[in-house]
Amino acid sequence: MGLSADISRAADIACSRDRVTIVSHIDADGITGEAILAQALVREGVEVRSLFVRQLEPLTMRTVPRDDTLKIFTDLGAGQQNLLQEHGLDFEDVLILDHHVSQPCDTPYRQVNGLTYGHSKLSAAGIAYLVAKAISSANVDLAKLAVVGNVGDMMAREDCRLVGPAREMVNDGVECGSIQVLGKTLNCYGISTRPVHIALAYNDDPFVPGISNNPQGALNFLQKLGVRLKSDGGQWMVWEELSFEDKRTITSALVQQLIAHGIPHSRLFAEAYIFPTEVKRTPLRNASEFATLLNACGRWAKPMVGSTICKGDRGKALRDAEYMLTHHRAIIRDLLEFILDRGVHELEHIQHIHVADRFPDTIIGIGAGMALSRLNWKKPILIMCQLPEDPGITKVSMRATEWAVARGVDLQAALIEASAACAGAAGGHRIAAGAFIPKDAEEVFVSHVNRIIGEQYAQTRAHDR
Ligand SMILES: [Mn+2]
Repeated sequence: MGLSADISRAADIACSRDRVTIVSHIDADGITGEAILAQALVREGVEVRSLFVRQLEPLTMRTVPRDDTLKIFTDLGAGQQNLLQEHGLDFEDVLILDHHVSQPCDTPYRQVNGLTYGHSKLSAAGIAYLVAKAISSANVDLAKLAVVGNVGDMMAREDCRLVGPAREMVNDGVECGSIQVLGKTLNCYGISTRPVHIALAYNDDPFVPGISNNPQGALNFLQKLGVRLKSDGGQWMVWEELSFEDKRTITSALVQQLIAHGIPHSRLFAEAYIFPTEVKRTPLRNASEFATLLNACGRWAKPMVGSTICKGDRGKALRDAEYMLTHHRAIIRDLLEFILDRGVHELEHIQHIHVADRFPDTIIGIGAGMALSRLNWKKPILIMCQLPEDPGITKVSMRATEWAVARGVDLQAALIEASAACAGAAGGHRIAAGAFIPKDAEEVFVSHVNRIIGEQYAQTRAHDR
């Protein structure tokens, strides 16, 4: 069997059922993978329900229904097949479309994975697209989403373009008019939304001395070249809007700059994938900005908003996503203020606070870390919040200072030990770690962590003596 045989088998399996549950990952690849598959199946009259998880672990498995639907796992599942088995999912009720390394399992779940055939630059959205295309050739209109998923998972980074089966999806999109390829254009993020000098300054692959990380330097550089930077209305133009000649003037000047500094310039150029049917100057206009928008939805724990956009919504969902994209810093600042206003509960060895569902769980660790320097920084901070997709689960994040770590604090070890005592799961590092625990175990968990951190300090003191 080759990849195409696996793909057509997966298409048959997916269409053989009346009802399907898609379980997907909350990043751009997972969101586009879900959107591709859900649309392809709905077009066949299959009833589809989708759910998103940040990762598959014992607690999030609880949200996976044990019903008679076919469960299709996209962008996850390959490495967690034992969990699917422990969850009681039967062989015939599971299909995995993934690109992560597979872990062995007693139940030989059916899976499509590019890695099996040496395709390491083919993301889950790419697999989902191949399955969709095997279901019906009419699904080539979904090629654009596959390209967003692949680009979002960095499949184009190494070669500065998509390669292999993922590149064929670009061709599909070009053929049906949904994708336009800019070959050998500036390898830079923001070609559809950022003023050119800002896009240049934010780019550091390759690092251009005097321009990367230096918006004013980038602007001076462009002004010296005499290229047109503003539109008739006085608005900064974006890279996509510059004339062919001006683009060439800029790239050759950048090449000269790199040569002068002895820096290789091969990575200055890349393929960019433009979506001509999307509105100009929006993040939907090219693959990498579209992917970033979807990742913002995931980071705010609102993957369904991203999915809705992938399925064509250009109204409220898009406005919500754009807000999430541009207000990432503002929400962290709000959280920081909330922690400082509300105050933390201090125990002997740690301090803790619960923010319930006020903030997305993906940012609470960052906010706690920032707050720590303005609180009693000697005590590690523990922050808890409710998971939007399952209020029965509490997400825990902890942050410590180098000072505490130097005195024996190991947050990862503490959270692993405390979680084990209350059926949770934890991971991380000495200075920053996180856990998922059942909501009703919060109080016990916090007191365990306090005791364990106390023991870690005591052990180090005993050691020093
Ligand atoms: Mn992926």
